Amino acid sequence: MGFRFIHAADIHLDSPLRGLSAYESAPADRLRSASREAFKELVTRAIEDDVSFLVLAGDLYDGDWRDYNTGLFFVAQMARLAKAGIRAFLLHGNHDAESEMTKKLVLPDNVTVFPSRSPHVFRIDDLQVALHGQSFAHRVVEDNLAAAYGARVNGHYNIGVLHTAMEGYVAHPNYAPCKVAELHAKGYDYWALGHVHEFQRWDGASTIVFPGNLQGRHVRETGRKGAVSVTVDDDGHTVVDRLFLDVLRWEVLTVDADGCATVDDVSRRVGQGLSRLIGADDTPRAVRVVLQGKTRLHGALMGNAAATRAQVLAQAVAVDADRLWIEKVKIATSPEFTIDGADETREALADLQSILFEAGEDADFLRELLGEIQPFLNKVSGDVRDDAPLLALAREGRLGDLVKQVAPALLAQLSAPGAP
Ligand SMILES: [Mn+2]
Repeated sequence: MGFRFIHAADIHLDSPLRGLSAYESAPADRLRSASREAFKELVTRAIEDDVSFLVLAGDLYDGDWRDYNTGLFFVAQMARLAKAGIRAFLLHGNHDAESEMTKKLVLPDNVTVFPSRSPHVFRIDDLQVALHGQSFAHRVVEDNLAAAYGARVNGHYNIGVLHTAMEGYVAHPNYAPCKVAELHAKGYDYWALGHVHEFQRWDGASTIVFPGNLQGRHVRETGRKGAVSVTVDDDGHTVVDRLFLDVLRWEVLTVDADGCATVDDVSRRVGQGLSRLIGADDTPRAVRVVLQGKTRLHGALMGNAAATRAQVLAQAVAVDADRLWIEKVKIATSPEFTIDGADETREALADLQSILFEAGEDADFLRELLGEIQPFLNKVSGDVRDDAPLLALAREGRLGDLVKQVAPALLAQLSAPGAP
């Protein structure tokens, strides 16, 4: 008989969202509760779609609970599923491995937890479904867990539940490694994976899916996040649909300053980009804005980072103050060189360019420079330093880098039309 289930992983309940705290109007409560709100959405979706069961493939918790509230929240959500007659199958990953969790609560009867001692198969007889899985006993599991999973149960729809780095995901610790071909060879119908935070799917003998994490937590987890809905028809055919359940989305907006005549033009371009992002759907966004491109405005943007940042914030506030927050403004432009003065101006600038280039490599000069600016640096407050990347370089003693950063801006300023 046909049925439907939802597969989610890497919920990291109560994991803090990082990167917006410096922004005074950042919605702190919304950020703190994002992982819970997304999980509530997941449960609501399971109930509304009347699925038969829910599979959670590891890292439900971010780590040991600070107090019992995280566990109480989970119990309450599972109780909502129980009322709707929906079962949940829970497997623990590296973040919520058995040895990591010192606090425990008795879970409602509709929740089945995969043991960590050895692989186990749970059957749902009325649906003829068999779920194979093994939880992590410890944070670091370097064995290939899938290798020991049992043979398929004939006459059943077989699901392998596994927390794994698969092969070659350098961004994630290489836990419970295995190969795609190996999973196909197992003869299961579907592999419900967890651990890798980006959606990934392989088809073949089995349907193998990483749903990605339920809710992005920082700017390296960008784009739509959620779970997958898996529909199995009477013949055992599998259809996978992505469900987008995140309550706050991280994005990187790259804005090219190329062709902009003024800093205001750059700001307007940022505003257009932000409007496009928020126009796609109504999920609130946390955005990193990266300004790039070759531009005469490089000096003006770079030399006045605080004003550039304020301009970007003003655009975000104007586009949608309730649904847009700026995580960071990164100025990654480079100078444009068109020296259109008289011959002697061009020559003088070329000389200056080579002097500046050599200065950046000249240890004696750099030592002298540090001596001259040290008294000034000592007087600058921490707030100002944090807002000015060039001052940060000076403070860290990276004067060679400082000269290399300042030189293009200085040359750009001097060579701009109307420069003295
Ligand atoms: Mn993990």
